[in-house]
Amino acid sequence: MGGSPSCEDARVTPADSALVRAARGLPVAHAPVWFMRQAGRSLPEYRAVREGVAMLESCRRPELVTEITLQPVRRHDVDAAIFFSDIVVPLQAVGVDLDIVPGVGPVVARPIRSRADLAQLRDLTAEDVPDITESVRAIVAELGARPLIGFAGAPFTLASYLVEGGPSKNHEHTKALMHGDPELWSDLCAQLAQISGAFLRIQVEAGASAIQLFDSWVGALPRRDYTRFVMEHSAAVLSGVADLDVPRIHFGVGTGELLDLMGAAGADVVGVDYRVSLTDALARLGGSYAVQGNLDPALLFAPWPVIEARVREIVEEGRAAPGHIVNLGHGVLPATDPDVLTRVVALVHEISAR
Ligand code: 1CP
Repeated sequence: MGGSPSCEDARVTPADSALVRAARGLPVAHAPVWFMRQAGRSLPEYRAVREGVAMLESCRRPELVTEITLQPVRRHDVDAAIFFSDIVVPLQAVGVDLDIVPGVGPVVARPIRSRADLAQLRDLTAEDVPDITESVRAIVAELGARPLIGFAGAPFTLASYLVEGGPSKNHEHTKALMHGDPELWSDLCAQLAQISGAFLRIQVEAGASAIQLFDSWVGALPRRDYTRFVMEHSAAVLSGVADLDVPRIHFGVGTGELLDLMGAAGADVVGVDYRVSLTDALARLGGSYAVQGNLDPALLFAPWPVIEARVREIVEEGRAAPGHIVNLGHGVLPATDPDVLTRVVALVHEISAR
């Protein structure tokens, strides 16, 4: 075999990338790093291209989705792109009347609280979202060896928006339905699992190299409710894409008490928010999974020496894991200075190099 640089380059594919290798627990040249919500309001170039275009509309225009997905890759040199979309895009695609209201989030016209309301949902197919396939293909062609992460919302988190009718602090209607009508709850989550699973499959079949299942709000549940009402549905989503042979990342906020269950649901990588140290998370996970995380997004507003010290700790703690993907403990806050994110990427690459 020749050792010319061009031969080396030709062998590099997303499947050999640091992100995919770390997710599989394989050795890496440096720790991979990306940021949840890396595409978005922290970037002036994002605000410029979104000017006058509604959020959900921007998610359905392939040239805009491609541009926005690539912006943080160009700027920060992150090790992965995440598909620019939203967890409610597939719900709208099957006909749910909803909108993403600026400053609020997803708002559903007719919340789902009775069996009759379930008629708003049906199975998702690739024909419902040809633009998603087109967008993913265009992004992957631009990314070269860098992986694209596809994503979907997990059944609980999607159900929370549908049952509450919008963002919720306490998830009271969701919990009332879950406990008050377990059969309807189960049917709702089974339908959402089909939709999420199909949305992930469409992205992977178009070229995404990893997936992340966002169960952002499931940390609101105690373990017994997670095992009784939620886990089987998230497991159905994750096992439904197992044949695609891409690593599966499973993330939620405030899920310190659920980490082992979220791994057992069928993840390769468990996302850890900033409330639990990686060291504690690894102990709770029993060494069975790679981990992703977990810098507090609010710490990015602190002086650089504080950020640097914390990043060094996180990279150090991650060395004990089977694999470590560096990320924030939740999404980039809109007022974050993007130059700080660029600096964090360079620091992670430097200190984790082997
Ligand atoms: O106009 C705007 O810029 C609106 C802000 C915005 C953005 C940039 C929303 C509304 N969604 C998005 C994009 C988005 N949503 C991405 C893009 C890719 C990236 O990370 O760079 C992703 C992965 C999501 C997924 C998403 N949407 C989640 C899971 C991730 C998380 O943050 O926990 C959730 C919970 C949503 C719902 C949602 N959509 C938008 C908002 C503001 C919210 C949260 C509302 C709430 O607080 O409940």
